[in-house]
Amino acid sequence: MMHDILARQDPEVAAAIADDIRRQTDEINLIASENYASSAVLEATGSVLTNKYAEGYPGRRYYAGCENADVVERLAIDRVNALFGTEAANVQPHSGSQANMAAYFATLAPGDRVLGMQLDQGGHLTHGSPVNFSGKLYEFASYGVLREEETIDYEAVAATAREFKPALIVTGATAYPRIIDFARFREIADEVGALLLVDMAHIAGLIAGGAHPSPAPYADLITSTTHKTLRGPRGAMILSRQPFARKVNSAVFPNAQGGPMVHAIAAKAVAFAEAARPEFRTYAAAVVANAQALAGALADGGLRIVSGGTDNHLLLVDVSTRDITGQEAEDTLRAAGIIANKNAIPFDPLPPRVTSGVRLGTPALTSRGMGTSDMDTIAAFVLDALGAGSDERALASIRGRVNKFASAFAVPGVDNA
Ligand code: DSN
Repeated sequence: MMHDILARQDPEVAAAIADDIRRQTDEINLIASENYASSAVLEATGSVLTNKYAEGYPGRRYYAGCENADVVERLAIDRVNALFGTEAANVQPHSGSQANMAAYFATLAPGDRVLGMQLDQGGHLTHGSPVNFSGKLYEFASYGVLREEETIDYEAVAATAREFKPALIVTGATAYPRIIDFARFREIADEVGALLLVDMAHIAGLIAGGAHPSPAPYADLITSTTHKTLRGPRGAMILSRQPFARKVNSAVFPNAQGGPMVHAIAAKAVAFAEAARPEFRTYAAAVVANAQALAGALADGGLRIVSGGTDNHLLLVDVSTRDITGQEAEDTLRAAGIIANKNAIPFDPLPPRVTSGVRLGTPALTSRGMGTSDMDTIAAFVLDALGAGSDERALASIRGRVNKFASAFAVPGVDNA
């Protein structure tokens, strides 16, 4: 990918982009929420549609000249509804947090009760953290996982729901390696008269590709980012049943956002079409197979995998058994050319800035064409790096091997894939 004009006009920014192209090529990216968008998605993202103001919705805009904005937004809406089997879609949210904010505004009044997954057991800031708008505007109670199995404690979800009587139950996670039982959440919601919101940001691509059950038959509203397993541009969306569509639309604009990012909406349309192709089903299945292979190889190497494995695109590794913290593991892996993030494990005794775990995900490396046999190699790099500790020479040597290995795989969007 060339940025000739940018390089002439603004060499400093161009150099940072070029450096990141090299970084993305040379490193192994195990961040579970990242991916590589295709060249077509990047082209749409970098298009002149960024110049357009288009407040409102297709056919009902507050500015003239929106006919092409209408085309791309209608394409995005139709394609995403077809992809997930939903009735209504709002493709304007700029981010997952803004999608959740709008979904709450569409269904709740300030002070209403909501039941969400605890952040340090796999949830998200917008699922009721006290430092987030969600925990400040609404009264949240939380659920978590069973101490032994480390899987969602559905009995406790039901018991808390009966006692707390939430208006809304939120499920979906950022660090939960198991299938979420959406039917069970629907049952609980129905029993207490609550609405059900599924935040499928992490697993949207797996659902689109048939590698995770869909929440569509069960949820009243579904929120998602578009850039994680779904492999689209940075952004988000809200899918809903028809009766919620008007409220969702006005909760996004004019309530939470002004002008939509038309270039991003165009890129979302491109990504939704890509995710509908048969190749994407192969991709989604490979993401899960790779995560399971990586979990197996790391467990064979003596690491404890939270919940004993994974059903989706990520695994949580408890590094406390190695007498290191999640922060130290993240730093050590970084020095070896492996990018991952520290992450709280269930019932983590250490604070969020330190943690006892690392979260490893396979969406990005699967997009580069790595397969299950490559997971043994990557697991060996991870184990070698964690074993090297602060031995800088050993880490530099692993980094050399990581860079050689990784740069042999094309990066979508960089190598015209
Ligand atoms: N930052 C995302 C993640 O890494 O899971 C969640 O918003």
